Amino acid sequence: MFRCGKFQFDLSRPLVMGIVNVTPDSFSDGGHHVSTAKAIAHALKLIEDGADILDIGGESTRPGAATVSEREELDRVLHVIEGLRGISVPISIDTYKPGVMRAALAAGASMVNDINALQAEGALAVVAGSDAAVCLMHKQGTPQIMQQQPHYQDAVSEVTAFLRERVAAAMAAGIAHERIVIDPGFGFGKTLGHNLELLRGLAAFNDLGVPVLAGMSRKSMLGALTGREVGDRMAASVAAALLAVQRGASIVRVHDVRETADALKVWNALNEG
Ligand code: 7PJ
Repeated sequence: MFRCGKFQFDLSRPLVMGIVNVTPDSFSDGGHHVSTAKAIAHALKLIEDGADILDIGGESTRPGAATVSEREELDRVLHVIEGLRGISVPISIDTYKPGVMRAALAAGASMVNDINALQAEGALAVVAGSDAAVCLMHKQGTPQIMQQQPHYQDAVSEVTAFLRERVAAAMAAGIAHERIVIDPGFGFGKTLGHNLELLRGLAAFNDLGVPVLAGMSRKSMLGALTGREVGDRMAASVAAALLAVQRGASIVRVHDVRETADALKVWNALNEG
């Protein structure tokens, strides 16, 4: 069972988390109104396409991306969350800033997706003081420098140990295990070899007793494997999502919701037989 505010999922089939990036539109100078409207329209399209959860983010955490201020991040995401009030699926807020978490939950989000695994001062308390779910993700380093020299003795055991500690910290803060998911953080301070080790060994993360989320959609590991640019990685992304589910992932975080949902329908049919 996975609880997410007023929503709950029995996890008898894998869930699709659709990515909604709310970053300024470089082709217009229409300011926040334009990107808000576009993000809301995109979110509604993803629900139609079969998204079970929407993940809304106002700061890019791709390798090398610049940080944005809390004020700017809130300006980007809050109107979108408010504009989606009443939708049929839970909203996850993709942030590591406790102030953004608090405001997003107050505006209607029911999950926090934190690439920093609630390590920021006050972050555990914000989630513990709500009924929201949380995704605890592993990364090595920060998005600005994390791809410079990632290093592990054994990626699966080191990432597992980190996530085990963060699950314990979350539970000690009062977050029930039904509200926690974990994520090895593909591409966050990992070489292609590390990412493949983590995917190969993904089933090990289920030993922690909470659902596993995997996010490989359009990432550079898929570019490295296919030689394709970021806009041309859909087939590789769908394959990666399906392979993650086969290795025990309960949630896949993707851009191409419709295509991933179709692939998972084939997976579900096999499991129901
Ligand atoms: C992830 C994420 C991921 C979780 C991003 C991108 C980079 N959150 N946020 N897991 N990736 N939980 O989508 O390319 O893998 S941003």
